[in-house]
Amino acid sequence: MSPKLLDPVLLQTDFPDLKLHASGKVRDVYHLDNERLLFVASDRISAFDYILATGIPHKGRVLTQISRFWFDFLTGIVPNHVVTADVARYPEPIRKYADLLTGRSMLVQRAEMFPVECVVRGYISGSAWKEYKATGTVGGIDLPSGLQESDAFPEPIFTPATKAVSGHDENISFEQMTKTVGEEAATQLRDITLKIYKKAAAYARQRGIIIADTKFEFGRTAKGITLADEVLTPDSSRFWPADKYTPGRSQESYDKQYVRDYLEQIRWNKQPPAPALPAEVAQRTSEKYLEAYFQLTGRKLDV
Ligand code: Q0N
Repeated sequence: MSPKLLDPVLLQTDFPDLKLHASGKVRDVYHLDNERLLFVASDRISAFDYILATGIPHKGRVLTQISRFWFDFLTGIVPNHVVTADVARYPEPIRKYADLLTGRSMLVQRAEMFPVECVVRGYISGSAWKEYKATGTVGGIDLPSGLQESDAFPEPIFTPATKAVSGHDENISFEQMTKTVGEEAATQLRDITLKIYKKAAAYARQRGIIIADTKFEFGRTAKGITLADEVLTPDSSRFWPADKYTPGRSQESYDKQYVRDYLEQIRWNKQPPAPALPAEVAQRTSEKYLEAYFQLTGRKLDV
């Protein structure tokens, strides 16, 4: 296939003959049959909890191709839900949308999803830093005193969460997680989460990116516990540029810093409707996503 001359930003998918299975701020999942789903990443971007009116060129392809990279990187540790990302192998009725789906979609195995978000944190930031300042704990786990904002934990910690009705995640203790999924699954999910985070974070660190924290979702398939959803992307993780890492303050976001700075500058009140971005902010943000992909994988984006 020849590369596209025009790269239209995809804000909304519209597949009238496909049934939507689930949809998030950025990604949409379509029903294909009882075994398989179509996972599509749009170019939408969220900031301060809202989808902005402007898309980010290439973002959906970057997210998808970062996930594909990690799925491959982690296959020795955990099976994953990917069937294929090669649109030439997609069956009808999705094959006819090949042009739109190239690079930004995956055909995935349907799994029985565990209703928990497997969050792992290597560095103290965000809500974890707030909790620690107030109580000396993170996710109810006691931690040594004297940590500074953005410090590495002595060891990465597992802080599971559930999707609350509000759409926001609600942290739960490991004990609560065992009540939801059972002791055996909870232990396996925790151990796999820590193992894949450690392997991926060590790799990323050596390529100049700190993965401060991330969230995995797992399901059960014929292969056993299976890594699903998107994996170790800037949307599901905090990526920090290692060369700017300075503990004792919050860190710049690898990908969304221009967007956040712009929204602060225009003093958006963080209520809908979310504003549009100037072309230059969208363009520079796009370059940051592409740079993250290149820095992690050493590969140019497959466009
Ligand atoms: C599934 N989610 C939550 C869209 C994605 N392999 C699977 N089998 C069955 N269900 C799911 C998967 C996967 N992956 C997972 N929804 C359906 C993840 N959403 C979050 C919002 O964006």
